[in-house]
Amino acid sequence: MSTLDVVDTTPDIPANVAAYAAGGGDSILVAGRRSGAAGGGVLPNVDPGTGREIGQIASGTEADVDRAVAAAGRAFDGGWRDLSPSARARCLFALADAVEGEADTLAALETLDNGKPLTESRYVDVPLAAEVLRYYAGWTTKFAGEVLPVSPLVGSAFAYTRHEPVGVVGAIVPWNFPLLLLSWKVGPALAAGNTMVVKPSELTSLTALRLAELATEAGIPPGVMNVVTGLGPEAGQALAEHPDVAKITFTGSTATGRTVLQASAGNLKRVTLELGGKSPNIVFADADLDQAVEGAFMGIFMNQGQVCCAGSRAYVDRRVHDAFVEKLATAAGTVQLGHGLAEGTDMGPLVSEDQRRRVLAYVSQGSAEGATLVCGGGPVGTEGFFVKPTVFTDVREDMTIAREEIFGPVLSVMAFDGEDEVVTRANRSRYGLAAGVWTRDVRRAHTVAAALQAGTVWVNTYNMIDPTSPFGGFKESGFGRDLGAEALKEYTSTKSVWVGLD
Ligand code: TXE
Repeated sequence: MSTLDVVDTTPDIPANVAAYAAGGGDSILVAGRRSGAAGGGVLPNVDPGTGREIGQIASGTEADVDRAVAAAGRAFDGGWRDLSPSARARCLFALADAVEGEADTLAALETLDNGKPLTESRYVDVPLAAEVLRYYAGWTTKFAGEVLPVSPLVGSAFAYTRHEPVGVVGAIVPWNFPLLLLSWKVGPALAAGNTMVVKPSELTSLTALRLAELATEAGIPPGVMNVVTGLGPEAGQALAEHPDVAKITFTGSTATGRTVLQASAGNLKRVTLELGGKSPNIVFADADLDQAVEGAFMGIFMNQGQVCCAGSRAYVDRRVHDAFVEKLATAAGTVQLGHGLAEGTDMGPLVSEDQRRRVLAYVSQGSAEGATLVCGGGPVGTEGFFVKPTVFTDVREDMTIAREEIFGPVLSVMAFDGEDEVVTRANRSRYGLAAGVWTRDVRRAHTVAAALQAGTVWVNTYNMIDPTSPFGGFKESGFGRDLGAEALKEYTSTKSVWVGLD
């Protein structure tokens, strides 16, 4: 069924979800209390599936950030830091249960805010967020220091390390996976005994706010997780600059990551940055082609391509290039675009009119620079921010669409002839977040995985994420890691303790 031009933008929005969105004007949550911004400012909250305003959020500024950081500081000193690991674990397990218990509502809120199909928010974002919280709940009682085999030159001693929380953590998160990416920060930060101030994206603040409310309901003391909604250059910047914030964990664009890093320099905050990508997805001639097409399709079109690790550069062995493109374009032609809450929607709108404008400008530039548009390439309908799934061939690496992160459903396909050649070309990017390899040859799978400059390499699969598997970038895709045991280290300082035994 080719239904690209039929966009259903009139779904039923559950009444409790619509009411929560409508009540977002007091979206600042400090020490368990909701309020509007100190300056009284509000920002419109728009449903990307219709382009219509569904409510407002508070536009927090420095004064709100000050209040939130002070509350987080009090909660840190006032008990959360010193709570026993098993008590912190119980809180985080309860929060994970609460997220699952409210999964339908959280998923609908996410879809209304971000636009993604309900099937994605209900069966990926929300359950995975709960799993991440549960995983870190388990770590609270297992994240141990070490006894060190020291050999002092004089005397004898007993030495050991402790992993201590850093203090108040500022978490700045984007709009593409608002709840899920926040769980990547909340899990390890709280498990390690820190408190938080969260600055969600101004486009998608609702699930962060709800998560913080659920945290209180789950027994996490007020002030441990605070939320300041608002604009990046105002609320976000104030958080990154704040002298009483010990660490910033940021996910977003490389350009904003640079600004956040500079803003954090004042008190030399610890910073972790998970930034943009232009991930290569390499299809060798010996791959199972149908599986590779399916993986490449999901790799670029999931969440409308608004995924930091999207496989946006497909390198395909010349011998299977045409067959690959034909199968992919056929699949793209059957995608049902529609409101994320509408029945039967495969792909939703982009998050905002600005984002659609940016993506369509890249599409025009691709054509202007000589790439061949195989399918898609335009907006759809008169309501909402829809873009057709788009595939370009005859792409050269010097073209803008092959170099820059588009963050939309736009795939650049390039042919290659040899293994060394494709690895060199795949690595010729300022980014290094992720990569895909499709082959049946075991030797090739492992040598290419080792040679690719990327924080994650998927072989014969794509977009697999698990709480145990560290996620982050090489090169300008950032530094530090979310997820896994590694993330816990990012939220703690190691202390060496020496005890003289003479
Ligand atoms: O991202 P930003 P935007 C890329 C993607 C997209 C482009 C722009 O290419 O087209 O970025 O999107 C906050 N100090 N990605 O503008 O600016 C902001 O409020 C402190 C890739 O939405 O990076 C939001 O909460 N904070 C990416 C968060 O930073 C600031 C995901 C991310 O917004 C700030 C999102 C400042 N000066 C966009 N300015 C990925 N790779 O995951 C903004 N913010």
